Amino acid sequence: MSDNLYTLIRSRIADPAKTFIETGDGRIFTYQDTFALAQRFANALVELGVQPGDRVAVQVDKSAEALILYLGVIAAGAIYLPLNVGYTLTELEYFIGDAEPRVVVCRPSVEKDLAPIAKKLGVAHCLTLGANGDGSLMDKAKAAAATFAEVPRKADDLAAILYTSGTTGRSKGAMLSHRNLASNALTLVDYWRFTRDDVLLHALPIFHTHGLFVASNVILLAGASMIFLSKFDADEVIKHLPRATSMMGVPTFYVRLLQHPALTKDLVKHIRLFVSGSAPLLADTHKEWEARTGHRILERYGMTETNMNTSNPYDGDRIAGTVGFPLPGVELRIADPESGKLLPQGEIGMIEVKGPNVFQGYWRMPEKTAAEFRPDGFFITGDLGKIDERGYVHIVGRGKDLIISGGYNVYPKEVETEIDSLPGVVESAVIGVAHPDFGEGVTAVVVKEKGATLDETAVLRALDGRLAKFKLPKRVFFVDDLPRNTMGKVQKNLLRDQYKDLYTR
Ligand code: MLC
Ligand code: AMP
Repeated sequence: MSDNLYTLIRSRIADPAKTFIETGDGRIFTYQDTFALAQRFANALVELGVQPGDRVAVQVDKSAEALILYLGVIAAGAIYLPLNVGYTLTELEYFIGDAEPRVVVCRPSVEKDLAPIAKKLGVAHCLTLGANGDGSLMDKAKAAAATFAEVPRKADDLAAILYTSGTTGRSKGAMLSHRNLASNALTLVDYWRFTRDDVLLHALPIFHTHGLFVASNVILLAGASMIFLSKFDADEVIKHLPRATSMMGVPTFYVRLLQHPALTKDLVKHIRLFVSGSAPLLADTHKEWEARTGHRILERYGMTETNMNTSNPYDGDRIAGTVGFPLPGVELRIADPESGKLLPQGEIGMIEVKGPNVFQGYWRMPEKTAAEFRPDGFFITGDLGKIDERGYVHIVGRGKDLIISGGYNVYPKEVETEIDSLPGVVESAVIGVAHPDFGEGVTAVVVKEKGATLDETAVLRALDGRLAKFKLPKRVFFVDDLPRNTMGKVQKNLLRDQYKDLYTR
């Protein structure tokens, strides 16, 4: 018996003529179309020499074809490696060098610059996939057969590697197995009551856990449909909401939709479920949403390494400011961050999780992997939380020095390293400051050399092209010294306090 996720997905589709994807501009992909194209992609990849276990790195615009390529890669037994379209060539060079993919798939506009880099790094083929389903990979797929016998995989074989930034500034590839993805998506189908009658409004990017695994795998395993928008745009979402039964989003989606005058109870009367995650949803947003639409947003908590860990209940109280209960099959505990000793119920400590959802480790980083697991197999999430007397998990902070901006993670170290390398800079500290749209806004505090003429615009201009846009500071400030404690460590809490009203006043 093969544990290939693709095989599982196929086995659950009773009606191949049913719509899987309807794009924003009305193109329909039935399940039959989807499987035929996925299999064409699989054949094309095999012709390119892709073997089971090979990585296929993909940095392309969101499209139905791009999502179907993911299915083709796993059908071929290869490992899907999606990359944020915001990543610059410098960032891509690191990922490609680290993952050593056999094939890189990029946007046609990027090929000219990326192909030589990929070649230098030993990648066998660099092909393209355009936003409209064009490109050289698509040409190959069209010429390939639509039938393909999917490659058998064991449950622990890898289906995907997703890079997540690290505290040291060096991104780590989280290795996710077929079991990791299948078990979590099946759990969510049941927990959130997805059936083939559902229509999910999908406006998330598909290179991260939320849009790729939570949203898309759940719909695939339920045999349901999606309205697939190329990106989040409040007007477009408003236009399509009346035909949807559910939507998943990061908090910024809900914040922006609340600013739209057309958001009313009537507009969303066919919706049965709104889900939020990837960053904290403010209790105020939760309440305002209920007042405007009559729906209580269901907040859940997950991460790249673990898929989804907890969820507010489908029936029962969805409590604002909490992330609900551990999902079935997921063990969750609160431990002392230093000693790892379990803490009594109600105390704040490190959230640790264990279960079939938890990843296989970081790609080629056995020491990093070992350091983030307890000896009994619990993964140390880096999130600080507590469990209340009713069993609801609350996230109260982060042990890790992480900023989450509009649902994207930014590790300060990576931005600080870039700023520190600029001529005229002595040092810098990058912090997250409350932001009305993005939740947290990346903010840099810089000490410059005496006489240096550097200003905010010059810093931002220098970083542009080196870091993805979402990582760029929204503001840069200059100070004489950074506050330090007696150990010499920068006191970011003091800086966060000093700038706390920056974006909200
Ligand atoms: C875009 N920009 C951002 C940004 N997104 N800046 C900071 N944070 C972000 N998230 C930049 C743009 O490059 C642009 O820069 C400027 O900000 C304004 O852009 P915009 O047009 O307002 O942005 P938009 O394209 O609308 O994107 C905002 C967004 C998007 C919130 C819709 O970022 C998004 O879809 N986020 C979802 C992220 C996500 O899926 N996370 C899940 C991770 S998985 P300029 O200079 O050009 O003006 C995970 C696990 C789990 O966390 O639990 O789910
Ligand atoms: P990522 O590494 O991109 O997968 O981001 C995972 C991180 O997002 C988690 O470790 C949390 O810090 C954060 N996160 C995800 N969901 C929530 C949530 N509902 N509330 C607060 N933080 C969340």
